[in-house]
Amino acid sequence: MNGHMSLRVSYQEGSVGQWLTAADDVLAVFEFGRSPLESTDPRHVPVALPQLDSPPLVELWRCDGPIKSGTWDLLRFAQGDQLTMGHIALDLGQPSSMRDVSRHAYEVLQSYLQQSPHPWPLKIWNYIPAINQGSGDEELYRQFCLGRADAVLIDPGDLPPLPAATAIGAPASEPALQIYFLSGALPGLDVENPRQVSAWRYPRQYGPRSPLFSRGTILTLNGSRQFLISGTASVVGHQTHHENQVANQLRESLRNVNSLFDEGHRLMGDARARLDGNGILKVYIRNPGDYELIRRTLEAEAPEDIPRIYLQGDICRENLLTEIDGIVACA
Ligand code: 3EB
Repeated sequence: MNGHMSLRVSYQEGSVGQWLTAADDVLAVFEFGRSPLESTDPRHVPVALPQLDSPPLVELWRCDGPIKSGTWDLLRFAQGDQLTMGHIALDLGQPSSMRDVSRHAYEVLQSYLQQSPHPWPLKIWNYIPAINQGSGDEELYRQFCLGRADAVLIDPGDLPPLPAATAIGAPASEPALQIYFLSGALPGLDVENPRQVSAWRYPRQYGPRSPLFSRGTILTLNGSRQFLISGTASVVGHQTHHENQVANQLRESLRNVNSLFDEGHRLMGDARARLDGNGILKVYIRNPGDYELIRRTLEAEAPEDIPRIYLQGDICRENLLTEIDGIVACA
């Protein structure tokens, strides 16, 4: 049970509609395998990535309420006492417009946050259709990064505090770029991973503008801490390790997560994040055929009591086959 925590995340069976009416502390209900353009309520966040395991689950976010929800420009949000969830889905039209659509989405997101009582983004998830389409700097992920940097780097010499993030490919048939976030009244503590070059310092070979995110953030509310883990892949230094070896890529990703937890513990000097029943893990898999191997590998490596879900999603580098993220408690 995680009743003392400020954000309570779980995977549940049952329909979206049932969860939206189940209680007054529901901040968000995420549904998988459905276009983000089909949101039926500001708290309902359909995500295009198909779920690979069964039964079908929804991801439920609850927090201390009451919850107010509404729309702001093209963004939909739900706001609790101390946390806000917001989401935006913008039709991409021509693939060549990725940079402009990404910039526009981030501009709306930032202008929303500026007037919000919860102006500090803690984590942002980005789901990008056909993420690896296009070669070299034309690749859609790199174009997405350009648009994000256009909006976020108002003063190019000055790096703002960066939230944790995930950027994953959605099916090529999905018409919209989707971005959703969790924000709070106070900034989180940014944590970088000593095993990895910080993403904003990636060398030029990965694209004209570096990805802008921290490897993780620690959220402290009501005396308890939670760790928001960025999308974590088999990247050591700045290089992909274990090309074409999906199980080893997953093991390397878990080493990265553990190293990140060590660093968070060093910075906070108290509680350490842990993969246990108070958290959740999300596993992104490029090739659905790798699901069984990934599932068995994760069962061998991570405590069985941490709830998890497996989603089909492409990773932002062609040679990455899997990635994980999650939200866990510190104890
Ligand atoms: C990596 O380590 C993997 O562009 O927001 C992970 C998390 C990755 C977030 C982003 C990209 C992003 O570089 C890719």
